[in-house]
Amino acid sequence: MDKVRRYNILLVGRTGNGKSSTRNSILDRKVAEVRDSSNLVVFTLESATLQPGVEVSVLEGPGIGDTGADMAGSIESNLKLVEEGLKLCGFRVDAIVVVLKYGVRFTKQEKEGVQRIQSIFGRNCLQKSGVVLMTHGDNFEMDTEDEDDMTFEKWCGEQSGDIQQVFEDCAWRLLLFNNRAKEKSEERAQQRDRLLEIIDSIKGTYEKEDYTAAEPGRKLLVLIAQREQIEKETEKFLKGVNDNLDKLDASSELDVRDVEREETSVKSHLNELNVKDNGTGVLNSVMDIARITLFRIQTLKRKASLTPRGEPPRGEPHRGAPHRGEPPSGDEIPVAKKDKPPFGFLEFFARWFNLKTGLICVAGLGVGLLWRRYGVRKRLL
Ligand SMILES: Nc1nc2c(ncn2[C@@H]2O[C@H](COP(=O)(O)OP(=O)(O)O)[C@@H](O)[C@H]2O)c(=O)[nH]1
Ligand SMILES: [Mg+2]
Repeated sequence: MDKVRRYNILLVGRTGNGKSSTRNSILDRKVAEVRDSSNLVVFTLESATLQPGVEVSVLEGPGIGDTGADMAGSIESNLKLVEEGLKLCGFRVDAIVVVLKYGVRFTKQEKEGVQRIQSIFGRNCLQKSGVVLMTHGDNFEMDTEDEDDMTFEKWCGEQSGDIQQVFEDCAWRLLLFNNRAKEKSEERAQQRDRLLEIIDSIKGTYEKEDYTAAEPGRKLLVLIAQREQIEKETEKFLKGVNDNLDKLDASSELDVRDVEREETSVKSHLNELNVKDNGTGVLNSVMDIARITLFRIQTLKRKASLTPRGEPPRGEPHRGAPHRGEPPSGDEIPVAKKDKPPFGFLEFFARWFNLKTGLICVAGLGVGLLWRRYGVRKRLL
């Protein structure tokens, strides 16, 4: 018995580029869209035996490649759908078909869409298994009606910039599809056969190990999507810390232990951010905001350590301190001693004068004693 050739084809691309229509063209029948409880389009694996010995299964679903506001659901829910979809075909894909639309400008969103596909399935997924399929082939026919020698391949070769990069990424495995071609028509069969021919040229399949190896890219996507929320939470947390620091700074009873408590909480928050960032650098700017607060804490700690605690400021009893003559209570919070006012000129002079006079007296006394013992008078005699 002849061996059955099975093709597992994964269609990816932004919503509206023609994935569902392409799936219907390949299978030569209409397949209804399936949605989950949260109304997200889910992946479906539909198969057809095109001819004896040739079975084709098409995995088609949500707009994997949709970015920003275009994306339905969160990135996490979309990634979950991808995984469930891949399970349907046992994590064995013969071709990752990037569905683009002929006749429209290759925009920044299209470029980001392709990058997203590479982030989800792995940087080399397209080089390994990618095929560019451009829908709206009927428009190409109309556009090039008057140019006899214009072919799709030639047109692709004339493209430049970002779209050329996608062609390059897919190792120039390109084809044009007209999804308006009639059901059971020769045109449909021809374009489908061309697709299978291209897939035959691909060495190897995209497997579970390729998908597992791409895990860091998917984590990065999730982290990028979460960054805004993490930033908001960090700002809220640091606002609380800075409010506490303001109070401590204004207090006449600045205690280094209170500042250290704030330091511990900021450091543990910073540590959590660092773990989440996992060396990707996505949260660098958020961590920098926390570091500014840590810097403030260091300054405040220096200030607290410069102000000795336990003595009331000179002249006036401090808040909560015992009145003159009263014994200090046991649980009294030691307070920072206020700086002594610098002593004045007169005090300085008096001190200097006392010191000098004392020295002169001691020296005079010494000289007097020596004079008496070995005095010049004696020697002269
Ligand atoms: N003229 C023309 N329209 C197409 C072609 N392929 C898809 N469309 C239309 O493009 C629109 C989006 O297609 P659809 O398959 O739903 O895109 P999806 O969101 O990627 O699944 C629909 O109105 C299709 O009829 C094509 O080859 N030619
Ligand atoms: Mg669709």
